[in-house]
Amino acid sequence: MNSYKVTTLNDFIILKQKDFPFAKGELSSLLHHIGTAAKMVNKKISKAGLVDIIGLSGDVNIQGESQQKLDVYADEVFIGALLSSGECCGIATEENQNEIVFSDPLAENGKYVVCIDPLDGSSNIDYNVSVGTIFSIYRRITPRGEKVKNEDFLQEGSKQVAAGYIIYGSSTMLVYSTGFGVNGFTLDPSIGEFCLSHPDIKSPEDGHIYSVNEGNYLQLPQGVKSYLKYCQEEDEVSGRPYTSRYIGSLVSDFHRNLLKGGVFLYPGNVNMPEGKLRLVYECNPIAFIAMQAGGAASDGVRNILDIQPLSLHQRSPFYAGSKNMVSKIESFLVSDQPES
Ligand code: P6P
Repeated sequence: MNSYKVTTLNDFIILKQKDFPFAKGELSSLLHHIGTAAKMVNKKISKAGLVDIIGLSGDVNIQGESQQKLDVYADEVFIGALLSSGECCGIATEENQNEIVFSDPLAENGKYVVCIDPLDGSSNIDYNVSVGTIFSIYRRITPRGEKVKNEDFLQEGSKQVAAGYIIYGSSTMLVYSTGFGVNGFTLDPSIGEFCLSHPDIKSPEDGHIYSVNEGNYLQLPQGVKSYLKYCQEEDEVSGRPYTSRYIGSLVSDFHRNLLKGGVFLYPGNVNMPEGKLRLVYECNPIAFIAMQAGGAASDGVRNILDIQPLSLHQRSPFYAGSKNMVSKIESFLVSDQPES
């Protein structure tokens, strides 16, 4: 008889906690609450087309983007879950100008802060395109028991304790790392559990997929234009021309490339010199996953995780995915630089 061995997210979290002799279960509790929030958001998204939650809430977020009702809902659900964990003392979220400071005495004693994009790519929801949640966990810098401060959220990406994303797609997956590899869990709606489906994810060092919004081509740096032409040239040895795949939802584009091999590009351009993606709650967590899976993530010059953030919502050019593809892009960008 086949025994269907299920390892749920919570089984896995507890199992892995045993690898940390001094762990007291704080991070485990935080991850558990993120999993619960993900299930709640997933339930809402899966019905988005059926109830009047779809469409604009009429509000505008700090990015000046009209807020989809699901953006607001997801933001509230994750904030509520992180507060109730008692392990998180504050949150930086795409939907709020400033960090959210928890004044609850239990939370104030929390060891961790969370940076989150509660629903990335939400403009795609009305068209049934997959969207995602992206999160990043740091130890606070300020003393426990005090109110969290802005500096707690402006740490280099290399200081992340854990990071991950949820992709609400054809199936809903949670992918995360605590710095010891990357594991993926698929939600089984029949039991309401995230089950280990992609253990120890490794990013292929090379790939044949590039993901970029080619509508920006004319505004792109010359080095990126040269790289795109390189991708499109015939070369049997390196398997070119590569395939262009772009969904317009960071988590979906990145996740496909992580599993199959490929590279995601959101360069700076003439209109947006720092690109579009946010360093703190989009680039850093995705970069953490990329590197933990053996891939790479760069702003075109340096490792994304080495950048010292200066503000919560700052943007960065972003290249992430298969290691050899990221370094190839960097070589095109370097050769494009005027002789110093
Ligand atoms: P563009 C979605 O709005 C998002 O923040 C990312 O998920 C996605 O990768 C990017 O923007 C798409 O931007 O300019 O190509 O539509």
